[in-house]
Amino acid sequence: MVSGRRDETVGGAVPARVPGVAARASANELLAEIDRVGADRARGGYSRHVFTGAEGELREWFRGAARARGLTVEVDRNANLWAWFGAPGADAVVTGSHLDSVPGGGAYDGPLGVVSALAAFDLLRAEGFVPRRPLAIVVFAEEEGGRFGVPCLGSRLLTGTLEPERALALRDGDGTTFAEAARAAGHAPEHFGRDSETLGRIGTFVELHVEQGRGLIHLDAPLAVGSNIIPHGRWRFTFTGQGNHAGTTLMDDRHDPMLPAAQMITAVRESAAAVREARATVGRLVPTPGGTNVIASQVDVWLDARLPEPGNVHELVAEITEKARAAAELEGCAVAVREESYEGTAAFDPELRDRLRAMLGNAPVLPTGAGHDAAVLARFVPTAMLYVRNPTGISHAPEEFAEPADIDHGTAELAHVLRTLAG
Ligand code: HGY
Ligand code: MN
Ligand code: MN
Repeated sequence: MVSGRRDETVGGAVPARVPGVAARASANELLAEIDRVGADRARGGYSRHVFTGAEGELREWFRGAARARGLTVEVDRNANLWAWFGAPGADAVVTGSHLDSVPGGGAYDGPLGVVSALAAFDLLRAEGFVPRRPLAIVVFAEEEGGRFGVPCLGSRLLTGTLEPERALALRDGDGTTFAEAARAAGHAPEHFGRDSETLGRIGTFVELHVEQGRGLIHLDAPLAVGSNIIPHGRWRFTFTGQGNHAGTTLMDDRHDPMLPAAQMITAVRESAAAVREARATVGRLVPTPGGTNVIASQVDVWLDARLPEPGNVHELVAEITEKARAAAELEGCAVAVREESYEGTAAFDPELRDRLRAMLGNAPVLPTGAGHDAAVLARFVPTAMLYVRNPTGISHAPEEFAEPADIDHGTAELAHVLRTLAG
């Protein structure tokens, strides 16, 4: 066993399966089991950040649900959870998603892929399916970057696409490092990093996810196969000036970093609107110290920018950076820019995509602007995605939705895909 991996088949807080009795539930029933966990009364929706109480509760729930189904539960070196249908092994067909959320997010982004995986396993078990290839569910840790800023930490660490030293030093809003939070949640951060043994077991990865746009509404179809994920990244602009008293500092005497920060936000809209298909967002702005009667000494502005090729997202960010610098200079402030994460185009395996499409009765094929652990995995193993229609077209907000009938359909189709790939 690789140091750091924990086999949790026996013992632990969750009771082991009663021999011969396996739980069975639909994906909708499983979603209902967790619909109170991490409900955010202040923001609406759900806030389920990595290594917090709500996320820990969801991890416990997953362990319990997996054990109740007789699955073998493991935690890999990077805090990702695994549940194996039979014996763990190489060339596995792996499905799954994540359980963490953005602040005030929807109920489906992530959990839908996890509950439909469990329910698909139930369908397969009920029909007496015996896989020829190992079959597993994975729950990746910290997909959204909602707490530490950088997304897909579990899959990036596992694949070695992010240096563990960088991940461990990331800080949340309270100054807690990722390493400290991981340790407090019972993990061993000194073991975090590329895990060739775990990665080497994945033969094929299929992630089912709620659609985060309107593609399937327009096509009037319940399910799509993913084609690719467009390049996307996050940049942190740190504007610094002179903190001071709001009542005694005359307007001409100020070096207020909030001014260039505000100008940057309008520059983001202006620059992105001029580039076809570009999307650029400031969804998070953090003034230090953040008091009504205090001129800030620092403002951190997080930019999320995405642009399909042949567009160049780095060129777009360079243009925004120029405008931010000019605005900072005018106010006698400084600005430092740091790329926090970047993921180039993730093209899903064309052969696997076409196989899935054929299995699913010529399901439509859709690109997406949303990032996923599947984008990270796609560089290493044949990877595919399935999208379930979202009738609101809204995501990362409480209005995100999927019809129960579409969820059941997606689950049955996921079971069909797993049966075909692993059978
Ligand atoms: O931000 C994203 O694209 C994803 O939903 N994590
Ligand atoms: Mn998301
Ligand atoms: Mn997601």
